[in-house]
Amino acid sequence: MRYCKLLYLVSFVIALGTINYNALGQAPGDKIPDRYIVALKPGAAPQAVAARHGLAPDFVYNVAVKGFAGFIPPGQLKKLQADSQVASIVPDRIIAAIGKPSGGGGKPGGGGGGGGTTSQTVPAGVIRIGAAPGDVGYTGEGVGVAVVDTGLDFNHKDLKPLGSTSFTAYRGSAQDDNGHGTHVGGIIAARNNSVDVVGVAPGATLYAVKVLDRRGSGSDSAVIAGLDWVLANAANVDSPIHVVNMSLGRTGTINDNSILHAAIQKLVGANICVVVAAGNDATKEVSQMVPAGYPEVLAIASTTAKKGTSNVSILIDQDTASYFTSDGAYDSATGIGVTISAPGEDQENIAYPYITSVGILSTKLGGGTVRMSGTSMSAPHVTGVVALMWETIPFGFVLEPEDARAAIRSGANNINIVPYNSPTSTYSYDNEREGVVSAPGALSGVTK
Ligand SMILES: [Ca+2]
Ligand SMILES: [Ca+2]
Repeated sequence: MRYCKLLYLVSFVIALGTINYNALGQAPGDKIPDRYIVALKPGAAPQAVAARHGLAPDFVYNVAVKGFAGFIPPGQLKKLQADSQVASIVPDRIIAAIGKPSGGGGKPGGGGGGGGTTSQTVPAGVIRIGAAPGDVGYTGEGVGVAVVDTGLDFNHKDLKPLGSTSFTAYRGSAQDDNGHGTHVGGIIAARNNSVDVVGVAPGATLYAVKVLDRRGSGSDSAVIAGLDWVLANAANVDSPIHVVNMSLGRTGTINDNSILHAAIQKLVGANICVVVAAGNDATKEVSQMVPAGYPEVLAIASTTAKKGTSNVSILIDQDTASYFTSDGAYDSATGIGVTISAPGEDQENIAYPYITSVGILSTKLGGGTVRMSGTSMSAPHVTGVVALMWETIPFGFVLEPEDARAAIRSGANNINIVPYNSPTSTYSYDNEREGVVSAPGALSGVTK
């Protein structure tokens, strides 16, 4: 491979593709005017505290954290802060999906895929991580996975049957109205049948937790509401929820929302593994992203599933860091950084100076399949692997998230060799070639 930096034009195109704006024109990480998240001290009743201050919260939290969130008029904030039952108040912020439609091979601008198929395709990412049907002796049967996203398509024949219950932070149902969540769900658990695609853990049960709207945009407060629902229901549903996939994020710091962080810590403390997209900005480190920068989560960066098929002068190999991926070496002292890389696109091709991405093939809202690229597509490959690992755990035992992380890292493919450097101008090597997730490798770390 020739190392040759591509023009900045490439990074400009990336940026346009990854920023989601809400109705107010705000970008992920921006504060939402006059909206706050309130954490209460132990023993306080969220509804009662809100009522005492004349507030009508959007969300009330009782399990992962205790508190509420919503509109707080400027004049009320000081009084609320002075309430002896209030522990902390943080501004609510925009958070968004981290995936985007991408062209199918040779079809610029096209979404690839389309209608239902009469035969099943095993996607390149599933093949790359060694999880094609027959590759491993597990399917994730009996393991529940919460897809904290734009919802799931309840009618998609390659996802059914979905979990028996669901959550939405919006009016109506948790039915996907964007397509992102449905695509993520298919990577995790599209069924092994005769149609469309097959996921990493086709026997796992998906639960729709809708915290992002039809534009793929949401808020920290909605994400906390989704996590609160997950913890309240995880042990009570027919396939207990052991894994959470969050292909969403925003720029931020580890300290800018202590309440979101506390909610995630509570889930992880209950041995629910939280897998998160690293971010789609190659100029950013994972430590600059929320929730990917939290030490308790497994942050997943993106690589190519297979070698490119067309280029002028540079061949982009399998297991190359995606041109869009955020990264950052895993620091075992702080727990911050990329746990592992996983396919977030099939391949990259170059028509100098542009890079085009052929996305991951997965389930499409409304039926059939579509291609999308992003660390949003990387995280669910690992989520599927964690579901496979959980299936091996005997009843009454648990897979602690740190043990899952250790098995995934030690069992990875091509440790110290990949990810290969991306040739884009925005990429800089983070000093760790952590390898690409391997389903058989990770399983050997828990079943030996
Ligand atoms: Ca299928
Ligand atoms: Ca790395």
